[in-house]
Amino acid sequence: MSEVVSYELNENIGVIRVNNPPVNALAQVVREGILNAVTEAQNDGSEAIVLACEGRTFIAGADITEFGKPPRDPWLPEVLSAIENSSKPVVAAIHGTALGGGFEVALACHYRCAVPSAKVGLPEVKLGLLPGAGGTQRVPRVAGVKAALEMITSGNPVAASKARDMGLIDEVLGDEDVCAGAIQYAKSLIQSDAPLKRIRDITIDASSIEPDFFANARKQLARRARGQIAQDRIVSCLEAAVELPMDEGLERERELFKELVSSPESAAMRHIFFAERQAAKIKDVPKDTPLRPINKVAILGGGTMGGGIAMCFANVGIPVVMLEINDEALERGMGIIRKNYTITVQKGKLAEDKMEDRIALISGTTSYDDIGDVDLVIEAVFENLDLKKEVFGKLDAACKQGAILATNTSYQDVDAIAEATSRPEDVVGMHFFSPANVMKLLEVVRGAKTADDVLATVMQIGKKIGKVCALSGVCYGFIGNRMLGGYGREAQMLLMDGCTPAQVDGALEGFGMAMGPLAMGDLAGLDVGYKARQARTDLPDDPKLYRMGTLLVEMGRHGQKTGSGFYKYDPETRKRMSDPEVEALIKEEAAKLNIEQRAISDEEILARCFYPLINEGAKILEEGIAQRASDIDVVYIYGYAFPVAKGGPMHYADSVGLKKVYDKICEFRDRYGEEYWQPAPLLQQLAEQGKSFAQWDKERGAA
Ligand code: 3H9
Repeated sequence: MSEVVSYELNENIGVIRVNNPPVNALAQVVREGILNAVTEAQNDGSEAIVLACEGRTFIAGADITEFGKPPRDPWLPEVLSAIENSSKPVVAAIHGTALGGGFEVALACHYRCAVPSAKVGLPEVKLGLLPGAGGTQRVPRVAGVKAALEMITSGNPVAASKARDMGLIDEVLGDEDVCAGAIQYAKSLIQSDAPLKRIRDITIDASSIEPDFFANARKQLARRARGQIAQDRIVSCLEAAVELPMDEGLERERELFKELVSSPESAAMRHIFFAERQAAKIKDVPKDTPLRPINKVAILGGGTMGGGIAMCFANVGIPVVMLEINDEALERGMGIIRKNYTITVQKGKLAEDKMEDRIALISGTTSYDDIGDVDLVIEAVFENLDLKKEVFGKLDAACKQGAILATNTSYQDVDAIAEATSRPEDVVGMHFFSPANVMKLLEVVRGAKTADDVLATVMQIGKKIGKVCALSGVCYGFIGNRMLGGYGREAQMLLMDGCTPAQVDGALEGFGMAMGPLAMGDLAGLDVGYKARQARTDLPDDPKLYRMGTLLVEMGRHGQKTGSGFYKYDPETRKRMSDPEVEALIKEEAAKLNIEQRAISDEEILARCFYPLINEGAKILEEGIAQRASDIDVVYIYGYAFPVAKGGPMHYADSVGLKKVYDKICEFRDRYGEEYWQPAPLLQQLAEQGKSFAQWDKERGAA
């Protein structure tokens, strides 16, 4: 027996236990251990076999760190065959999350039982993969093809009771120890002479599938998961499950799994899986730093941002008090929250009584006296440094000792805000993204004096409210918004050089961005950027810079809210349409500035827009504003809808090759000027050494 898998006889039940913390992933030793145990159990006095796990969960899947390395025997399907062909019934005892290869192990067992809190799922698609050990062939056989399609293409887990209703598990146990419950269940199976149920023996009734079912599924999925091939391959596997005998279906699944596991998409998505978990770790803050308890939160400002943040806490049962300047503003804020929740209820994503419970957790006040007892306060008032300093002075006076004072500022100097208090060690940035109740990113901004336990607590509470956290140092715009500058600038410069708005956005959307930067400008309001530019003194005095954005605002075209901007919008459907008037204006302006317009390739559009991001990212790394290149990727995936299948801007740069990126930036510098294109010294250094950002991260070690 291997060290991580034990086998013992408990009366007439053979019990296999997996113990491979933290999540019992199916590393080679686990696969080998299970295979040996099942083999041993064939020849002893057992009448049934229970497969259970130690620790917090049943097997949570294949060991993702093994992908991309040479495979080592036994491969998982071999282990599954041994289980399925066992002469004695094998019962999976599920607690925690049986995911991916872990759930596939359970599906190869003859029976599955689970504690009520357990969940089962096939999340491979979230890693750009498909279930590669029979999941695509067994789930449609027990739960039907439609349910299988939904489960495997969404990757979302299913709770135990629903899984039983779907036929995915046989028995929901009581709240007892899962292994003890499973042993009892196995004994009852022996007593009732239960047959050796093998999912592979079930035949799918092909006539129950509409003729265009798979074609429609492909179309829908192509829209939902742009640029990802896994969804399409999953549909192919389900087609095989309907059309082919089990073994041929398994073979097809294996073939397509192999294709995906070596695809750049899956490499990028696996990178993000680990990057996301790394980002929450702060290199110089010890893991065992004691946390401050957070039992009550105050939010300052009941606008869209403040309301969204309040919802995040109420959603996890933490009471929130919202502070506004007067009753009217408070009422408006509460109204927005109710409206947002009502939409969620209407979409069927929240029960009405749950909505009322959550709203009941949010109270309002107009007095600082009412926030003296909170453990965390998040300021979300207007973006003005003087106002924020004034607010923090008041917080300092009103809040109890030990309370964490956080600002949700997007641009302001967190250190200057901290200095407005007598306790800068308690001050931190918590930069949410709009809409705060939806967007997953939380940039945690560390001030010069922020205490370690404040950072550790904020990272932990961020995870609790469902956010992916990344640490940023203090600088203008922090990681995400600071990098964005060149991206938006070049999108507009490209117009002067000969592109139409549709061409710029089309190239970036083709790459996988949810929305191109010009359409995004129209959505956010072109006047927002216009006003922000007016307040800046550091921009080069260059008539082509943001020329179209400025002209359009001055023409009253502020974007979607005025019905037109870079595009015009259908008043009913809000559908965006190219506007010949804008296209003519661009030509006219370029002529005025003596810019010779030319045909521009999609490749150039991508380079012009993304390379400034990457270049600024390199500067951010060098300055220590971000801890790791992979943290920057996390910020862009979760805060700016960068396509996960590309792994974030820094991973994307690595996949292009840093030398190529650097050379192109030098070419743009020579063509467009140093004020816009100044290669980051770190980028130059890595390019010259033939290294990647991933290597740079690795050399600096994990947290
Ligand atoms: C698959 O199964 C393919 C098969 O179909 C076919 C094969 C032929 N491997 O998330 P946490 C680490 S594909 C290696 O913070 P939680 C994780 O990096 C796989 N490591 O905990 C972290 O490490 P660290 C399909 C893994 O309680 C630590 O465990 N399965 C794996 O918030 C704790 O993780 C999945 O995609 C793994 N599979 O959530 C499931 N999983 O401490 C992926 C986790 O050093 N896993 N780690 O940062 C999850 O969704 C969550 O980890 C889980 C626990 C819900 C299980």
